[in-house]
Amino acid sequence: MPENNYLQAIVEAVIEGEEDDAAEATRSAVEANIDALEILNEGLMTGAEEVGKRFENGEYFLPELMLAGRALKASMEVVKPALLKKYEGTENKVKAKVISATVQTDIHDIGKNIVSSMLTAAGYEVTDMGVDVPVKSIIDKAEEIGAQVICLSALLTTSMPFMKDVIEILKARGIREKYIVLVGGASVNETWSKHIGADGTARNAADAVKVVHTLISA
Ligand code: B12
Repeated sequence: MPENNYLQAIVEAVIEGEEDDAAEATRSAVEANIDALEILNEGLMTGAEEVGKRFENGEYFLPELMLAGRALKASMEVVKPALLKKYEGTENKVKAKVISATVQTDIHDIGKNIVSSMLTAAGYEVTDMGVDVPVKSIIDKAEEIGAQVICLSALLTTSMPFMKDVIEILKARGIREKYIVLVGGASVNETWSKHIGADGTARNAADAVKVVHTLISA
């Protein structure tokens, strides 16, 4: 079967919110040796984007969004071992501590979880604080564990300003320079990252690992 058909089957299962089909289609793609990153970027994320569009257009409602979320999680579970395998044996010279969190008011965690897992696989010591995490808790935890990197995820445009709050509070407390702050999520881009004074962003989890590597080694 051509590679595109495998990916298309994942996209369709996510759009239809079919959890079992999504897992099955992902398994087939992994078994057909399709690159795990391609499965994530061209399969899962393409499906998620289409679901998002349909939701915006009023074609989909919350139940469809929830089903898509389940299908995405099921697919992610299948592709995750293959994604993490990419980092097997990579000996990281800098064993930095990383805080990862979805900022307050936001409960989207599928993307954040994969960023956390891939950073862990790449040798970082990640403390994942979960979802809907208050700005102050993120900073307190970073200080407590002596983190070098703070990864903030947000998918809602209404929750993105809390990323800015984290940076402003770090500045106000005179500790901004201690941290590399990365921001990410579907609506986050380079312009937003620069605008709020973050150190960087990435479109996907693999690039997130690359950005952390680059900034930490600089
Ligand atoms: C599934 C889903 C849900 C699920 C989430 C389940 C879960 N456990 O996460 C549920 C049903 C709970 C949900 C709820 C809602 N959702 Co929703 N949801 C989605 C959907 C379809 C997919 C998200 C997803 O998982 N994508 C797949 C993952 C793999 O991709 P990702 O998250 O982008 O992550 C990748 C990158 O962004 C990056 N990344 C992620 N985090 C980080 C962090 C760092 C530091 C870095 C560097 C990189 C990085 O790497 C990841 C992996 O490659 C999106 C549509 C979309 N375009 O994303 C809407 C979407 C995000 N949701 C939306 C909305 C409106 C809502 C609700 C408000 C709906 C409602 N009326 O209640 C609620 C809000 C709940 C809340 N308070 O947070 C809107 C947001 C619009 C906006 N601009 O603000 C979207 C964009 C849909 C749309 N187009 O309208 N949602």
